[in-house]
Amino acid sequence: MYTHMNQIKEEVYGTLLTENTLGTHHDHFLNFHFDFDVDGHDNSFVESKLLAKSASDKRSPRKNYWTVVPKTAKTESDARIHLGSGAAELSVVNPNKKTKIGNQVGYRLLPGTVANNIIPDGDYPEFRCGFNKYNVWVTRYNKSEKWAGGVYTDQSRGVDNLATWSLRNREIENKDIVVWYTLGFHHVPSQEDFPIMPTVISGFEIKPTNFFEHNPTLGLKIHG
Ligand SMILES: [Cu+2]
Repeated sequence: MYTHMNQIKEEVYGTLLTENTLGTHHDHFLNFHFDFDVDGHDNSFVESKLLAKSASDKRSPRKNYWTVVPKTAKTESDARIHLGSGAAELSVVNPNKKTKIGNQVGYRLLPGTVANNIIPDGDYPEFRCGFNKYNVWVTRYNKSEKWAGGVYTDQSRGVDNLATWSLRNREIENKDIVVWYTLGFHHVPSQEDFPIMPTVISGFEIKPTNFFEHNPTLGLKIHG
């Protein structure tokens, strides 16, 4: 029975929110499955890193700039991504379709809140929710691979989920691919979360990238 923080001397795994009520520390992980078909079935996943370079043109007053270094994932292991370690653009392109001026048509994933899994392997939630080992995964389309936690998640021993499918390391360049995005946040409860927690908002965007020839909202007819 705790009525004040000064009575808590041991690890209690949460925050005292009111008398005799602890809000336990926990995570929220939500996985989204995107079966992309950008202008056709065969697509590639491109991770473009934004890297600083020294300016070689001595006439420029600038010493440095940043450039875009795209890398197309060849197999599933190339597309296991931890967000938050450096700037990158994540896109799905159709390498067989180009705009009039020659850019590959694509869509970008603009992630929302990033939380990386803190718990090491070995606990049940970890192998049942193996999809939270990375923020983004890409797999080869397979009809039976629909839910990131597998079909029977509650009783699972982690043998049928996204983390194990990805170990097959199938080829994903210019193939029918699926992108999986794990959005998450760690939750250290505070007194404002009690007795009813206010809304927490997060989200992401899937945004056309060189998919249209120009701004598609131009010339839209507005019906009043
Ligand atoms: Cu929570």
